[in-house]
Amino acid sequence: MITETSPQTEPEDEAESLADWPAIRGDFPILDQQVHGQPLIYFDNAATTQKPRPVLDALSHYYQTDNANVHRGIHELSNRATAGFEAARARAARFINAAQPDDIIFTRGTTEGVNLVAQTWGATHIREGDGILLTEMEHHSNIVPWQLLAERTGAKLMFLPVSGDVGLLDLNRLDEWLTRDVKLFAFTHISNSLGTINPVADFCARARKAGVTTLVDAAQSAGHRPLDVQEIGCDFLAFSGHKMCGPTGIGVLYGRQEVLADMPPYQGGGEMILNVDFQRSTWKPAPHRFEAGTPDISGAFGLHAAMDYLDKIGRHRIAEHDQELGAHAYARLSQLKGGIRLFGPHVGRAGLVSFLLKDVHAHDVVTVADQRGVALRGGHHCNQPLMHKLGVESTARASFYFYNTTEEIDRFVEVLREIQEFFGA
Ligand code: C6P
Repeated sequence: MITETSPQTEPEDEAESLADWPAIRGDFPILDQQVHGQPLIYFDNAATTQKPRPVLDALSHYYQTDNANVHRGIHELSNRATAGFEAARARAARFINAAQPDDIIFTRGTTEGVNLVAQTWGATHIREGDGILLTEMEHHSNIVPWQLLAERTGAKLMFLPVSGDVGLLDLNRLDEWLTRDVKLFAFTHISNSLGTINPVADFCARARKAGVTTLVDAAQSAGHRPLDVQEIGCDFLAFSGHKMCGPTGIGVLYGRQEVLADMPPYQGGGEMILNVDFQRSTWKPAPHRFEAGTPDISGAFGLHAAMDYLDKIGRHRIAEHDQELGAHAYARLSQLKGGIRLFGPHVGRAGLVSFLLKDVHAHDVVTVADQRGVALRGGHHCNQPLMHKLGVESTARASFYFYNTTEEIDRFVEVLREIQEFFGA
């Protein structure tokens, strides 16, 4: 087991004293700018979040003082880089309450985490005729890797249905779907299109009872609410650093050690081997077996700073703030006259809203909003099957983070009114 050697101290529960949202917003230099002559309102946080100064400083500090390759050198800089990289792993374990740092595999992000499981766990556990249960609200990154696996093995994909625009999964029938043929249940924690928050601990408990392995896509939840993998009871959980104030290019795949132990390597190369011969090689144990080649070292330093930053604010406070913003946006948008279709649950939603203005294409909404300084996203949000189920090609989406305010939402609603007028909708 790897021990933590980081000089950084872990933030204690300072949440009460630090929930000064305007001051927190001041930590994000990028937000203080004008776009097309208007103050920037950044509502594309589900795609990627902005980075606070401590994360920018950690990246710059790493490159200015500690940069070297990890696990290889025996010189001072390499030792420092290795210590910091492994400290980030230990920090990630504590961030999601994994039993040990060795349960944490560094990846490029959620997508790579799911692909890793599909390729390695899938190769040894999925056979022809086996079922892989997903939901209709999955992101492409939690569909396509399973399609590739199904093509290779002859497994069949099944999808737990979503009930229309309100965007809830049909849980009454979940136990029926978890039959003996199903070997894996992979599902999102928070839907990036609908804002639905799924009861993942309940999903895992039901799956465990049926002897089914579970994977949680936590791309939209890891930076937004406390996560405890032992309480959730999942076998795998994947998330991306860039959606939680960290840098792009680094993410985490959590795997229960017992499950990781018998998984073959994902990619071959340096760092992941014990011994290499011309004909055969042997592997390190998890997690290093799954991390071939030079990893994203600076990313790990940045992610470490991001996790510290989020916990300094308090993830329970971030979750409350998200829900306030989500509820405020939903209520204000519901009042828009002239026709708006809103997607996702009426209550208990995450901090994002997908919508369509009557007779205005989502891309037109996003283009005009951009001219007013409001950054939205329009498209299928990598949820094409869900869009088809809802009978649309695309939606416009506003997704919030803790640095956003209700005043920004009010301005955004005003912009939508202007768009309605402009298009005569
Ligand atoms: N969703 C969005 O704008 P990566 O690209 O690997 O960091 O994350 C993929 C991913 C997986 N699952 C969910 C639920 C997601 O929302 C995403 C990324 C972005 O909604 C880009 S499409």
